[in-house]
Amino acid sequence: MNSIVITFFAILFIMGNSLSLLQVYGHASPITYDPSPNEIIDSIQSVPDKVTISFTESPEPRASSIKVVNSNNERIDKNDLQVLDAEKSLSISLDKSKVVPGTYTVDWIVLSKDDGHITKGSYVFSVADDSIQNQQQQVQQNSTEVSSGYSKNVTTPDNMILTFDISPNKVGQNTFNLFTTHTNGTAVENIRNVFLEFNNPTKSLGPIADTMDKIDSGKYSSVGNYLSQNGTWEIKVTVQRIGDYDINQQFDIEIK
Ligand SMILES: [Cu+2]
Repeated sequence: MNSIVITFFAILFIMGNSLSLLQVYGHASPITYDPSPNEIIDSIQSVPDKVTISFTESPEPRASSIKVVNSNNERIDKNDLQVLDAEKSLSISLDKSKVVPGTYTVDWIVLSKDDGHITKGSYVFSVADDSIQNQQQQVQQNSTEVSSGYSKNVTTPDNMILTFDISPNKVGQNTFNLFTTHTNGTAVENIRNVFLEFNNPTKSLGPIADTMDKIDSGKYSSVGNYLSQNGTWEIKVTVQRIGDYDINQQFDIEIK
């Protein structure tokens, strides 16, 4: 083969690799969520009676589930899964007596009736404390808090430096930042997307997925309540590059 043919096949190979990410969205994939991922519900009174997720394919009730847990990993749902075939949706009622201000994780698993494949995922929503007392406490906390945060540098095998920061790095809302540079200090320009995936295996939470926002050349940021409980979180960062392999880097973080 001459070099043009080899280049052609190399491009096909790279394209094939970046397309494989899209296959995650096959099977019974979620379309709509209520509450929505990362939603901040402004008061306990506004929390819906149910959590409902609709899918691209019909869930098989005997092998599908939804579980809603608080930050102590206690269920706050009524374990009364309902499957609405026509809407290809699953829902579960919330025990409103157990809903207090805080961060909640929805874990779902679905066996598709259509193709027999299993898909699973998690997402978070939170309920704000709207009391005046709490707002005053928050202001005090914010002013006295020493922000330690998390920051780590990694050099990848192909000479990219990834700097990953989390602040304040505790249960609840955090800001995640990723800075990418080449080892010579210049920003990495050929980035298409940066994905985050959160898993907390000991609490069986996740994967919770997020796409970071581009702030500047090589700088990406995201805000969310993904660290919804304490324990060890595995955060997978995928940097999808144009005309280059994806970079996958995992950061293991201990949240107390
Ligand atoms: Cu499938």
